[in-house]
Amino acid sequence: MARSKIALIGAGQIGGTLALLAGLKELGDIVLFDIVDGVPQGKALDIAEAAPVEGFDAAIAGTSSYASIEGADVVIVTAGVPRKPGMSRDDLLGINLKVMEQVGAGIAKYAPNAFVICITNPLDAMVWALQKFSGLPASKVVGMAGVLDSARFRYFLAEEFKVSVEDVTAFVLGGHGDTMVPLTRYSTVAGIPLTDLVKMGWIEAARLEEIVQRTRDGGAEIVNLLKTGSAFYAPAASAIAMAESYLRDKRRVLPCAAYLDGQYGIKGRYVGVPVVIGAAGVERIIEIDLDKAERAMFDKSVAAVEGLVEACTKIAPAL
Ligand code: TXD
Repeated sequence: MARSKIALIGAGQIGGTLALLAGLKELGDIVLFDIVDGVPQGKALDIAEAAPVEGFDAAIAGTSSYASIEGADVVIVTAGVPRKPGMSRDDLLGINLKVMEQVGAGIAKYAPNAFVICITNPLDAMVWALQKFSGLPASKVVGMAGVLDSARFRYFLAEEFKVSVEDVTAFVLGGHGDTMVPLTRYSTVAGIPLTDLVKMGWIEAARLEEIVQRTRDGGAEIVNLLKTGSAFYAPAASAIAMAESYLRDKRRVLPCAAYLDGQYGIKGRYVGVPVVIGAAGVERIIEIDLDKAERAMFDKSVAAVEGLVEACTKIAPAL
């Protein structure tokens, strides 16, 4: 059987890590695309030279031509400008919107059947714009944020409880940003909800709230440490989990920025919700009941996404 083809648009910090992880997991042949000449070619060659050592077979090519992504099964988009210290995600809007226009046109022309995962910030607005610019079905265009946000939450909880990260599940809803909604009653240690763990004396409610807040600020924590860029290892690992679920038809239940068509009372916007990702793309959107407090947090998060989308339509009225 022919190998799958994975196109990575943007060969920066996340793009390079995506290429390495896709190679290590033998997800398919890889094309790294960037407008900076030499960088995608150099990274592709470097990773190809790691293949004999790590023992994976994949064709890895660097390119600055959209024609090279022709027929890609998965396209992962990181193209754009990353957040710098002091810069909000929203500041990135204008520049990255233009980038989405170019990328959307490239995908429409050369990879119209692909499953597209957008990572570029501000995420919930960029994935919305990319779906419009590319014209691909909404079930084939998703945004990566929730897997990363919940991975951070899981890591912090595993550290706190001194248990394996594997036994901690976490549930994060809403937009990617300071208003994201980590849901404690649906987050568990081996199936035991965090709300029960509070009752069982594993953790004080106030300490749990601190961890929730650290999760919300997870991106900024890394930006402040790195000073010259944003997180890339965990974001890349998160997008690869989504790509793998599609390519191997695993039907994993993952929190993603998905196009809502009435679910959660929202129409025509991308918001972070749990979805099933399989061979058909987004196969199901899971709609859970929210209590009053959760609904209020969710609405606040959705309002933040709405603000970004409105700003996009002002910059690009065609959207
Ligand atoms: O959870 C999430 N969604 C995120 C999002 C978590 C972390 C980082 N997140 C965002 O991902 C971040 O704010 C950025 O918008 C993207 C990519 O982050 P990365 O750290 O990989 O940024 P880099 O290293 O700057 O890489 C971006 C590359 C760089 O090589 C540019 O030359 C290229 O994008 N670029 C382009 N490629 C193709 N086409 C165009 N027009 C273009 N413009 C820039």
